Amino acid sequence: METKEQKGLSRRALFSMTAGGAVVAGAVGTAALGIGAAGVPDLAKAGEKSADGSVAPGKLDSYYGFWSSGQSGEMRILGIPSMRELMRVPVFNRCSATGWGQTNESIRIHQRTMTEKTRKQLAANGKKIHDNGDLHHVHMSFTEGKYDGRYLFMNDKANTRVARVRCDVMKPDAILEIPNAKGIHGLRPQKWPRTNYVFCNGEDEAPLVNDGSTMKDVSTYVNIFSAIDAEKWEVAWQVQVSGNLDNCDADYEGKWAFSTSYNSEMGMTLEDMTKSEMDHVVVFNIAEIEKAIAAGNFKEINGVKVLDGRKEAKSQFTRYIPVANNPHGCNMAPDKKHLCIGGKLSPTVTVLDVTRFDALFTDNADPRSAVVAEPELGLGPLHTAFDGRGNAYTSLFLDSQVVKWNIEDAIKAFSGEKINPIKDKLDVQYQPGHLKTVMGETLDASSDWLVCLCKFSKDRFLNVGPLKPENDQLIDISGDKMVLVHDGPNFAEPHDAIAVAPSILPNIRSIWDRQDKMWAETRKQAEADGVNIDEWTDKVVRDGDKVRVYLTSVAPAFSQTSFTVKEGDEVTVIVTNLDEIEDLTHGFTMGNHGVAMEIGPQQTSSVTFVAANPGVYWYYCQWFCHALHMEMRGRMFVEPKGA
Ligand code: CUK
Ligand code: CUA
Ligand code: CA
Repeated sequence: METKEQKGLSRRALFSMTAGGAVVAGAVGTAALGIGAAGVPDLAKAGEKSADGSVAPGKLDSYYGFWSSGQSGEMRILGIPSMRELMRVPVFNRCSATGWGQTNESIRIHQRTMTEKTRKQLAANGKKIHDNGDLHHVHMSFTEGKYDGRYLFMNDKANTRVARVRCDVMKPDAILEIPNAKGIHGLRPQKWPRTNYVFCNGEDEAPLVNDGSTMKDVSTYVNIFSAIDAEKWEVAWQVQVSGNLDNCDADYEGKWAFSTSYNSEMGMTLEDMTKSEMDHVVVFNIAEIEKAIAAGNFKEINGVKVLDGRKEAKSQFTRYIPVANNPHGCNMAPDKKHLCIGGKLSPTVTVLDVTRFDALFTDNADPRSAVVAEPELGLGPLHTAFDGRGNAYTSLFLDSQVVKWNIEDAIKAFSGEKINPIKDKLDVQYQPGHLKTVMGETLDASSDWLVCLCKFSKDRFLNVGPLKPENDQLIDISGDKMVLVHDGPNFAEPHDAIAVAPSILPNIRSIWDRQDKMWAETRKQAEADGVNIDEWTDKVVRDGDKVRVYLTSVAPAFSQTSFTVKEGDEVTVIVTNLDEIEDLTHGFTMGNHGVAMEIGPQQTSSVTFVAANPGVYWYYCQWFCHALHMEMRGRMFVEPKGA
C-alpha cells in the first residue's frame, strides 16, 4: 500500500511544499516532489552499546521498554539503553492529545464489558467511563515461554480492570471489568503453551455478593483469582481463595499459576494485616480447575464461573505454602524451575521448586517441602529479576540496593554447603520496587541490562517542587560487578517494566489499515448514512436532533471548511485522514467544546458532543502536519433555536 517514495518522505520534505499544491497533496503531490529524506528508521543502526548506555542522536535503541505508569493510568514506551521516552499509550486515562477516553472508538472499548453497577455509578456522576486507572504491571503475550509480539496486557488496580494493547498499532483494543474481584493488582500471562489465559489477582477483600447485606461481617469477605481468556477477552473462570492476593506469576509448563498473599490474616487494618508470623503463596492447579469447569462443578456468580479454592474447602484447585509474613514479589525464573518470593518484611527470598508442586496435590506433601532455598539478602526484598546465567537480582526496598545472587548457590547453601550466594550489591537511589532484565521473564533472558525503578529521586535532579519525579535507573549487568550507568526521571509512578528486543516486534505499523476493526462500528454507521469514508467526503447527515458530520483530511486541509448545526444538537464529527504518509497525523479540535482527537494516517476517528450555544466556533488541526498547518481549520455555525 505504501510506495517507496511515501515511505522515504519526511515531514520536513512536506513542509517545503508550496501552498499551491497543498490541497491535492496527499500521496500524489508529495511523491511527485521526489524529496528523498530518511523517514524510516534503519534497524541496522540499532544495538550500538556505549559504556554509559548513551545512544547518540539519530541512533536507535537496542530494546523496547514497556513501562507501567501507576496512577497515571497509561502505558509508556521507553528506549533501552537510552531511557528516552518514545511514546505514551493512553489506556485507562483520558488523554488530551489523542482523545483517548473521548473518541467514540475508545469509549466503545471502555464500555464493552462494563458492569451494570459501574454504568449506574458513572451515570450518577454524569460520566460515560472511568477516566483514571492505576496501572502497575505490563506483560507481553507468550508462545512457548517466549514473547510473541501479539499483545501487551495490563491491570487497573483502581477500577478492577484489565486492558489489552495491540502491538501492531500500540493502542488498546479491549478493556475488561472483572466482576466479583476487587482491586486487580498482580497480573501475568500464561507462558506455556501460549497465553490462553491472563491471570490476575484481586487484592482487596469484600463479600462475594457485595450488596450491602453482610458488609460489616468480615467473615463473609473473600478474595478472587481470575483467569481471563486472552483472545475472547472474557473471564474464563475465577477461584475464591483464603487470604488476599498480591503479585502472581505462571510456570513454563502451563501447569501452575501462583500468587503471594500478605493478608492471610484477613485483617482490615495495617496492624491486623501484619499480625501473623507467616502468610502464604497460593498455588493454582490449572488442570484441576479446568476439569471442574468442564464438568460444570462451579457456581455462577455475576455471569462468571467461580470455584471454591479456600483452605477450608480442601479442594484440588489450590495449595497454600507458608512463607514469612507479608511477602510481595512473585517471580518465576527462566530456568523453568524456581519461583522466587520476595520477603518484604523478612530479609529473605523464598525459592520454591515448582517441579515439587505435583506432590503437594497428589500425595498431600508438606507444602514447605517445595522450599529449596531461603537466602538472606538484605532489608525489604520486593521483586526479583533474572539473567541468562542463573543469577537473580532482587530489589531491597529498605536498603536501597540491588543484590545479585546465584540461585544454584543459594540452594547449595540451604542444604548446608558453606557458600555465599550473594555475588554483588549495588546502591541505587532510594526505595527500589520492580527491577527488570531484558526479556528476563522469558526463555530468552539476556544478560546486558537491568532497569531498576526507584520510588524516590530526592537529590538526583533539579528541584521541581514538592512533587518529585521517580527515578528509573539503568544498570549494566554484563560483567561480574553491576554498574549503575544512567538515571531517568519519570512521572508518577512506574511500578514495573519489561524490555523486549525489536526482533520480537516486526509487525508494528507506521500507517493504519483502512479496514482496521477499531472503527468498524463507525464505518457501519457511515454506510447507513450513504457515506464512503474511504473517499474525500464532505457530508452532513441529520437524524432528528442528532447530526453526523463527515470530514476527510489531507494536509493541510479538511474537506469541509464549514458546517452548520442547530443549538442543542448532538453533533458527531467523523474524520478520516486520507494521507498515506508515515508520521502525517492530523488532529481535530473543536474550539471551546473540550473536544480534541488524533487522526493518524489512514485512521478514522469520531467524537460526539452537544452544541449547546449558538455562534461560530472554529475547529482546527492540532497536530503539526504541514507548513500551512495553522491554516488547517474551519467553522462550525450553531444556529439559534427557532432560527
Ligand atoms: S507492585 Cu508496585 S513495586 Cu504493584 Cu508490582 Cu511491587
Ligand atoms: Cu493537519 Cu495540522
Ligand atoms: Ca500478613
